Amino acid sequence: MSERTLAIIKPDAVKKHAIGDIIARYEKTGLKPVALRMMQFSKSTAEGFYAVHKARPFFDSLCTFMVSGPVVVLVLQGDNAIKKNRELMGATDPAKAEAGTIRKAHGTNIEFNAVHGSDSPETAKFEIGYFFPEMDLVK
Ligand code: IDP
Ligand code: MG
Repeated sequence: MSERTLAIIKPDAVKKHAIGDIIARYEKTGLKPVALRMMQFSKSTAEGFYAVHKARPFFDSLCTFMVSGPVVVLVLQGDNAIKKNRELMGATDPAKAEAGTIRKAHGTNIEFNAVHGSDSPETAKFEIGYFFPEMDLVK
């Protein structure tokens, strides 16, 4: 079933000049970009996006990281896009990520881990709407 997921190329990966490599991996995996935006998060943008993690000990540090430089936000579409992207990303901790995954290639540690990907249809809907109005998605 074709579905959409939200991906973010995080500040660490943008600083490493990995935007092109990461987008190439999406395309090769059948995850087609249907919206794309480069931006710099404000503190409130980061806090609102990660509100689900508000009670976690790493919340403040995570938000500080996410505002530390520009990011690329994309909507990816394809069969089983949510699960496919999570597999392509690899484990949250790059040290535990499988060979061939984005986090294995570009992540530094459990916080600076190169990419975000929605983890369920509900979060994908919220996260896509957080950055893109429906009319900005390519049909
Ligand atoms: P995910 O990105 O693999 O879905 P989540 O548990 O949703 O992982 O965490 C969101 C983000 O918070 C991670 O991608 C990572 O940047 C950061 N993070 C997660 N766990 C930790 C931690 O234990 N210490 C520091 N940062 C963390
Ligand atoms: Mg998550």
